[in-house]
Amino acid sequence: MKRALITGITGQDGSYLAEFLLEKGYEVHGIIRRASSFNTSRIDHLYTDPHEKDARLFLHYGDLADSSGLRRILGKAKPDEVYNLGAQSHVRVSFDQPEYTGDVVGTGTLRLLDAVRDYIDESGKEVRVYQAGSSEMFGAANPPQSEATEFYPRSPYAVGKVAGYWYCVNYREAYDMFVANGILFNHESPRRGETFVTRKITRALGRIKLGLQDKLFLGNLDAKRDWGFAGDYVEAMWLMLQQDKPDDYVVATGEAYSVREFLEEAFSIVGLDWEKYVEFDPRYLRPTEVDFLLGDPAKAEKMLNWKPKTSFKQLVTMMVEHDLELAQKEKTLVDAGHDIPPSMND
Ligand code: NAP
Ligand code: G4F
Repeated sequence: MKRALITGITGQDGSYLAEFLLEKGYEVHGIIRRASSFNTSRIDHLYTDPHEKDARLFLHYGDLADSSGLRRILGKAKPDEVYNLGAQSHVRVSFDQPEYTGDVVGTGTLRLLDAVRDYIDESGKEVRVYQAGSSEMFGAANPPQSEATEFYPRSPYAVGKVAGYWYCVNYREAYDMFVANGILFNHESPRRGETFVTRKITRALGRIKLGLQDKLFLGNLDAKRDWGFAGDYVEAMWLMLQQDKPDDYVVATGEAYSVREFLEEAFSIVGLDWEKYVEFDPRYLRPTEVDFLLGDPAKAEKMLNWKPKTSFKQLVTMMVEHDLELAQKEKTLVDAGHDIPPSMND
């Protein structure tokens, strides 16, 4: 049985990847952060009591800011594959917390690589590492962006990811480690954090449709993104670690839409005119914006035999339907006299 260790297992991608690897028969270890309230809602459905004989998902407290903890976890999990998905992943928040974001996203990657390097030396095992790189690294570079495009990061988050990318290349070349950088373009799902624009829109839309909310405040509607489905993208991560040689790959759909087009598509599904509900709030603008991300996934298609399965329309529909159902549950609570949390603002 292969063993995998996932940092960021409680996040959107971590939950889909854990599901995917468990289905493939892996024993999966995940690093979670201690929090004052539960933060495992995305993986609760996968968890069984570790005392059970057939348990294959194990969680460990740790943090990418804490190298001694990472080293201890590697010793316990004894992984064949390590997926580094942990990050302060919100671009606008990285302008509020630049130092922390750089530490976790950039130096955190270095801490993990160095811990894996020593673990390989001590154990004699081959350990393969996947690094969650981002299309944000391309930033202001002209679209379409491919593996050959030069990075031009536009936020502390993106600079941290560029550092992480180069630490990975360096460890691959210096120590002959199997490290693959995935350069993933935006990918979304019903499990997407509620402060990213797609989910912010579909969450608000559900509530608007059911009369629980009347306005949605957004920033720049002209930005274009290459949006895919997270469930499709975790397969590409895994495929990168199944190759004979480590390499770096762009993972994208090859189609881009603006935030305005996402709004139009989502609101049209429920027969509403988005312009009646959406208002501009400059709070959501970034000091430096990334205007246009459009990936060229030709290398991943050719070398990994990977293709996205979910179209833009299917993705938007999946998210809208999920969030309508969620809003319906909230409405039941409101009708019974309970309060629901206010809509997310970020
Ligand atoms: P996400 O939903 O924000 O999840 C981030 C995960 O990282 C969460 O499990 C979070 O834990 C964990 N984390 C945060 N700070 C940490 C720290 N200091 N130490 C250890 N873990 C920490 O992000 P995602 O969308 O799943 O993305 C996964 C990875 O891919 C991230 O590295 C992201 O930057 C990168 N990426 C994402 C996209 C995208 O479009 N989704 C595109 C390109 C690259 P808590 O649950 O406790 O907060
Ligand atoms: O949904 P977003 O916050 O995602 P962004 O900045 O593209 O970053 C995401 O994708 C990256 C991959 O390219 C990941 F690396 C990163 O971790 C994250 O998952 O914003 C998308 C666009 C931006 O141009 C933003 O300015 O939507 C625009 N936007 C307009 N109004 C808004 C809002 N974004 C947010 N979050 N909230 C708004 O109200």
